[in-house]
Amino acid sequence: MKKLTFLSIVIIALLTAACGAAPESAPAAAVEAPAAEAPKDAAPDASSEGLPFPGAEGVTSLQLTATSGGGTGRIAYVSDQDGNNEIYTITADGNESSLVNLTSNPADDQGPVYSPDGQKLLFISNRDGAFNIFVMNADGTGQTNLTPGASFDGPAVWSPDGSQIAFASDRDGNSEIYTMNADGTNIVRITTNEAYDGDLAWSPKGDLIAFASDRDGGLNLYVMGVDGSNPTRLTFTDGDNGAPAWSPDGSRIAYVSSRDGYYKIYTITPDGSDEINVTREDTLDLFPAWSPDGQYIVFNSMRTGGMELFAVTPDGSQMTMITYTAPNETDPVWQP
Ligand SMILES: [Ca+2]
Ligand SMILES: [Ca+2]
Ligand SMILES: [Ca+2]
Repeated sequence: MKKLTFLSIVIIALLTAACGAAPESAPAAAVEAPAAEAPKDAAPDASSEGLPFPGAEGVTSLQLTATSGGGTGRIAYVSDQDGNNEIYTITADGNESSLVNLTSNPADDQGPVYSPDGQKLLFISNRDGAFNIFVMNADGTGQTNLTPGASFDGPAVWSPDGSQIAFASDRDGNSEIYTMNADGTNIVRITTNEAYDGDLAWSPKGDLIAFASDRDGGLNLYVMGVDGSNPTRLTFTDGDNGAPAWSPDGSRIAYVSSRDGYYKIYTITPDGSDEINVTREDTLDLFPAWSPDGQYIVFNSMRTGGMELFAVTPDGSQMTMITYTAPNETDPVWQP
């Protein structure tokens, strides 16, 4: 039986949310958000100040502008707001007037990852049958299937110079990690293991790939060389540990752990030391990603009932909600 992946966890969460977890009324708001007729399908104006603050104990409100985080300030993510998953972008302040749908098709489009120069996005889609890895320009043009075929390919990430892509695939019978050129040529398998290997992230220095594997039992975080050499285990806990994301300076890896029964965001150094628990509420927090300036971690969470995007400072002291809608927003990445 296949190990539960973070992708499947999110799908399960989305199904749960779709079965009626959309907020019946606005979550308890400390501020006078325009929540009088909040929302099944009419979401409050996310451009105004005063999205309902998640209200975690000891956490204060974070203010983000349209250009926060460095880079362009835009965040790409997945939403099912048109009835199936699409890749959208929005400014970091969550202003809905900035929303752009990059995919617009009946298939399931997921897993956006910006190229290091911010000009392109990798994503996965089942528009051609099985899930394959696609690339597109940051404006949604030029969508190209890099891994046509019947195997389940994805997720995928770029090398820091943009010349290569690392990805997970079940093409050899179980989930393994591969590298290939950015045009899809020269596929090289770098794990060989009966276990699940996936949830990968390429280090900013280019020398390491972080990934999750259940090769030692539970799902834990590892790093290895980009040729698969020297796999080193970083986490030793109960529950699942996965969805790694390197900080821009390469000093820390953000990831998700369910060691205490709830999926929360943590960070750790690449040598497995100095672990920090960033989000501490008993809820479902998934898919951390860093802002280009390293000042924030964006993630998706069900802490207000539906699935929304949030940003938090890496020490967990300040947090803000970026979306507040009835549909499900997941898997955010900040544009360089
Ligand atoms: Ca779609
Ligand atoms: Ca494997
Ligand atoms: Ca939502």
